[in-house]
Amino acid sequence: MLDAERIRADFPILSCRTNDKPLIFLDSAASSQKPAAVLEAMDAAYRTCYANVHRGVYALSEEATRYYEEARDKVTAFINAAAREEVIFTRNATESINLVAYAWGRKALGPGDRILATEMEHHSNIVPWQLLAQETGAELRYLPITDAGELQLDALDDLLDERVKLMAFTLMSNVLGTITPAAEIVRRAHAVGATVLVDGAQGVPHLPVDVQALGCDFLAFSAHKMCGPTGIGVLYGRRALLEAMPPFLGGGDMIRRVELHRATWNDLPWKFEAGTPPIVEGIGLGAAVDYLNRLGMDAIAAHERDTARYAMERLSALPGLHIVGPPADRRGGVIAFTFRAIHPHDLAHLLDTEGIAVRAGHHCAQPLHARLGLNATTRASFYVYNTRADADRLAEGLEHVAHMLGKAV
Ligand code: 7TS
Repeated sequence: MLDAERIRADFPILSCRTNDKPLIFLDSAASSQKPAAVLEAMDAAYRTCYANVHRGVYALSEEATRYYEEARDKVTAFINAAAREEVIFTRNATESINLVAYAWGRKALGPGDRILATEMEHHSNIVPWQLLAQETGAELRYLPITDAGELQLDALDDLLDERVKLMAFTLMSNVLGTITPAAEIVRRAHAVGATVLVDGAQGVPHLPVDVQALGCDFLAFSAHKMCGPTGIGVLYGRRALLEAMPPFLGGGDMIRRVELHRATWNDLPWKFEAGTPPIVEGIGLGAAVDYLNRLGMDAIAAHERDTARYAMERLSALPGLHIVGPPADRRGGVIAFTFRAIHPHDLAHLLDTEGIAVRAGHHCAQPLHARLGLNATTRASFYVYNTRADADRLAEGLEHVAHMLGKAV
């Protein structure tokens, strides 16, 4: 088990106060905080070995290139990709998904083809497919969820046939916390010949992920949700698919040779990395991967399960509080809920005055909220640095709000 109390000391921001109260940070599903190891690695990179990468012939540029490319090796090992050429650095999970929609989808899809997503997706794993469907004439369909917030796997029998060219789904819901049976879905989608994209934005920071065991064709995730910096994300893609895809963005670095009217492409992974890359962010992501490895992904997952179970017990004891999504043993550390008739924005604002940071709204999952019959929820999300004491503070904060608003709600 993790010692979250000790881990807290690694995160400078957690000793800050907000609204004159100690900060209780419960919004890591939106973006995680950063440990000193990541901040120091980035600071050291700017201070001691910063230059543009891949193009300099001088020692400083070679050193920066080595650190940046070492980060790719760390990510390759972290998700157990078969080769570093399969790990493309993007801006974030959203850009990774769009890269697939543009560079793979425009060639692979046409009228009569189908894209299958699920009702629990983040907008990032919906809107790129809507655009692609509009452009190619393909049809976008959705695997439904149960009232308990889990995928209706038996509906796959009807929905999955050889017309489905792409199946895109999340490893973990950013609202319900649901962990999806990803390997089984990949297997069934592959059985009808579909290509599979897994949205790992919530899964990769919180669960051990092995892309070869999972068998997916693409995996998208963001560094900023896994203790790393903003501005860098990852697209994992199977090499044969990436080789066959045309470039996404054109410019420097992604070419081998340019003439006035044509160009040839660089090797993987650089074919998909046009322009000066996020150099220091890459180094920061490498440091974040080292940090998560030191804690151990199995231990992280177990810690979050335990904290979420405890928080769910505490919260569900409050009269008028309703948690959406499955039981604690089938979810990660994300708990979205409604509380009496209090609007989630008001609730989040009142909790903030107690130093408790939670998110309120539709969490970029409007179709999911519509399916649940809700406009908005309040969401508490837990990570490596959250303790049971944070869950206690949240429960006390909610009791305080209920007491303050009294019979009005
Ligand atoms: N997919 C899922 C499942 C997500 O939760 C998010 C971000 C994304 C994709 C997009 O990630 P990005 O880094 O490209 O923005 N989720 C959230 C959230 O739940 N609250 O703020 C961002």
